[in-house]
Amino acid sequence: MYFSCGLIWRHNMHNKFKYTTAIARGIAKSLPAEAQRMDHTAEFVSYEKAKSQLQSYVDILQEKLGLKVIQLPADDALPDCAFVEDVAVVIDDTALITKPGHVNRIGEMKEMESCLKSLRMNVVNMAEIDPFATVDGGDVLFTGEEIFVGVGNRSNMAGYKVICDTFPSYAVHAVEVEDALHLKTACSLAKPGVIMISDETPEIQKMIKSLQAVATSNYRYIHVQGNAIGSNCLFIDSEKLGPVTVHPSSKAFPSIKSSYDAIGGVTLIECDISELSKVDGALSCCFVLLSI
Ligand code: CIR
Repeated sequence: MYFSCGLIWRHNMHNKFKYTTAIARGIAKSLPAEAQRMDHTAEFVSYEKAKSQLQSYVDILQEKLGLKVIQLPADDALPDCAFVEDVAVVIDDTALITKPGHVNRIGEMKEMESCLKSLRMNVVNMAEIDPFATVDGGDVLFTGEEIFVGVGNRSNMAGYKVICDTFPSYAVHAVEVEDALHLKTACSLAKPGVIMISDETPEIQKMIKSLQAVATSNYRYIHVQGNAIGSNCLFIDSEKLGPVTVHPSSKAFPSIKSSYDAIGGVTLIECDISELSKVDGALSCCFVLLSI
């Protein structure tokens, strides 16, 4: 069963991704041993390598794209704190502090809330609205025109409802998540109107079909072969380089170069966060993006 709420309103979607500022957070020393991970047999994670991969990613946003990057300090008591996307959903000038769906991640909200308040965003706190609501930002796919919320794993229907109420000028659709950590583990926006998708497993294919069934805008869907995480990317319409998509390395996902040639109108920048992906970190999860 699917749910949708909100208005179908014409938004100027190209203005929605003109980000000027990004919030990141350092890697906790406890990440290699204590971060949540779906595959407990996964390989050893190097703290040093994870840290240097995150720094290279920060450099892309800061040096190449010209964004201001605010780097919050890591907290070793919060092993997953680098995955900032999960604790805030920012659309236009409203920042919703979410309540992550895993109990070990709840402490991450505080630092993000103070940071967004200090930036004078319109901050809304999900836990104050409904204590039973949970949402990980990795479940929230914003296309500039509408919002898809993955529910069933980390995020629940009460969380979906809070998103509907917080962003009333957008249509918001619930999509059931199965066999994936988050909705955006298997799909994300490559540029306005284009969604990268994975077809790694039958459950993921079902999830993508559900998203396509409820979408109210027309999108072009591009398959990325291989591990689902290869469909997670980050689109920024930057002041310095224009429209850019940061995507996992073509060494791991060879089909992406030709996909971006076919999409056109966007510069592809490859970024390797393989160490973070061992603990299910996707590219989009390392930043909260703002247009301020
Ligand atoms: C977790 O399981 O919560 C973290 N180890 C990974 C979170 C990644 N978040 C994201 O891609 N949005």
